[in-house]
Amino acid sequence: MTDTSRFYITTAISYPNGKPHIGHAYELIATDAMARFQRLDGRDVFFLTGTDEHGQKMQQTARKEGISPRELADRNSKEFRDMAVLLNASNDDFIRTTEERHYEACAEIWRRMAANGDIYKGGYAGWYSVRDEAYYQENETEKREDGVRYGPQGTPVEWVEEESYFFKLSAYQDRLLKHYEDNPDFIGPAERRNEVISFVKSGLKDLSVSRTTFDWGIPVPGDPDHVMYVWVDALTNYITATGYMTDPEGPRAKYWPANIHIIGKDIIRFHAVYWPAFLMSAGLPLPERVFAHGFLLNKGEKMSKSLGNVVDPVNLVSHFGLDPIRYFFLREVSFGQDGSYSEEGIATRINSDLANGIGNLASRSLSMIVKNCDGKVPDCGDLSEADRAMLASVDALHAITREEMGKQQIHKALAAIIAVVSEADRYFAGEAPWALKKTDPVRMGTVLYVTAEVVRQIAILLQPFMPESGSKLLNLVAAPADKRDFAALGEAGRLVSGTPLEAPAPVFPRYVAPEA
Ligand code: ME8
Repeated sequence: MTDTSRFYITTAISYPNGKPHIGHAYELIATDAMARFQRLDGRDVFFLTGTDEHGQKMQQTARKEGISPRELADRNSKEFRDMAVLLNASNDDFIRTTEERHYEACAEIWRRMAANGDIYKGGYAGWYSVRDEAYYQENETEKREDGVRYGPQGTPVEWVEEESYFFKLSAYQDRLLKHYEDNPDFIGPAERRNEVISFVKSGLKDLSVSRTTFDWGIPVPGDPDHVMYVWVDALTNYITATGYMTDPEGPRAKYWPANIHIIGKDIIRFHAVYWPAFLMSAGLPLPERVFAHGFLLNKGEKMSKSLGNVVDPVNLVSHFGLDPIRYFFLREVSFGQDGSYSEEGIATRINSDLANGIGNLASRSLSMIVKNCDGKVPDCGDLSEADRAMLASVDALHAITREEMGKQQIHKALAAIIAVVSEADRYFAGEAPWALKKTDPVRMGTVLYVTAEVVRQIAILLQPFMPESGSKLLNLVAAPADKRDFAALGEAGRLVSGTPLEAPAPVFPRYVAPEA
């Protein structure tokens, strides 16, 4: 049963006020793995990422650097785009909120919210965090010993008083609560869902949705002294890229509403409260799900410029290699929880799961085939109980991984794949094909056939997580180009006896730490 329906998945769009860091890389890698998985599984995927270029934070950073906000955005947006290439992300588009198409979409959503009677002019007086680009209630902030007042994310807040348009968020409290109740999968994981529900239950105030004290933003239709609050602009990117509002007959309009927005836990409120309320107001369909991943911590500590432990993804990739890094983050961190990383942790994973695991299994079994079976995939003789059990385990992986990936449990999908690699190691050791060479070559061929078939399916399944290594492993078993997607999993795509194989080149070298 192949589901060929469309699947629209997004990352958050990052602030290009600096270069990308490992948290940005993590989100993109995870979202890419989900997009690739669905694509290989037959879905019609649209995968979007990009940069969020307006707002006070961008304007302030630009001023500090003595350049215009547009120059800052151009420079750093390019860094994010380059990072996507470096990480082998398969995004179908890269949106910048300074693009013309986005101005049109923002003006349109604003007009629709206003037409519904949800926008009115007033005055805002309250706390604002420029770092979070967020308004906070007094009771969400605290003044610390240093005399500075901080918001709930630990960033400083400042007092803001200005004329502003408001969005009638308070009118959506009950509708939002009903939506969460009727759609229990709307927010994941459960901790975030509970957090959002209690925030909404505690009472929603109307939201200030325009600013007048700076101008780096999208003008409010009909009142150009105001620029839209950056989050109205930012959230709308998801719909801009589909053309759903501005080009309803266009090729991408079918992708809205999104199947899933992948974001970090710090921005759940914007995505699970403000965004659905804006969409309800504008009469637009809501995304199916918002899933918040956790934060990456460097050896258990928060990354910060002052601690000097902000890791540049470019360095990490050049040190360990891309696929090992992708694998490490996806396997090590329970998706949805915070995760810690360290050089030692990365090295251990690479060596145990990749070099000693799948790498070793592939090279031992395939080099035996090349040496002992005329360099061709051997015949598969009568299957023993052990052979059948081994094939049944690998054949079951498609359903298991589909289920886990459907719940964004990326680490569990990978754990299931690696568990089958370990099972195949035990099978291979137990059947000892090297000892059968003289005594029972037909049986040796069958054991090697079964092992190579396990390698083939594991390789197909690893592609979403490690695209290049998955494809190298598929080259080793000479998988044809049209037999590399999930339709070729299980019995449908079994290895063909007699297919010539080359001596296997190593796919996962052991990591050896450079001498201090
Ligand atoms: O929030 N670990 O942009 P951003 C994991 N422009 N994820 C992290 C992280 C870390 N240490 N640090 C940040 C914004 N992130 C807005 C989004 S969407 C319409 C607008 C994640 O550059 C963060 O949670 O601050 C967010 O999902 C993404 O990186 C971009 O963060």
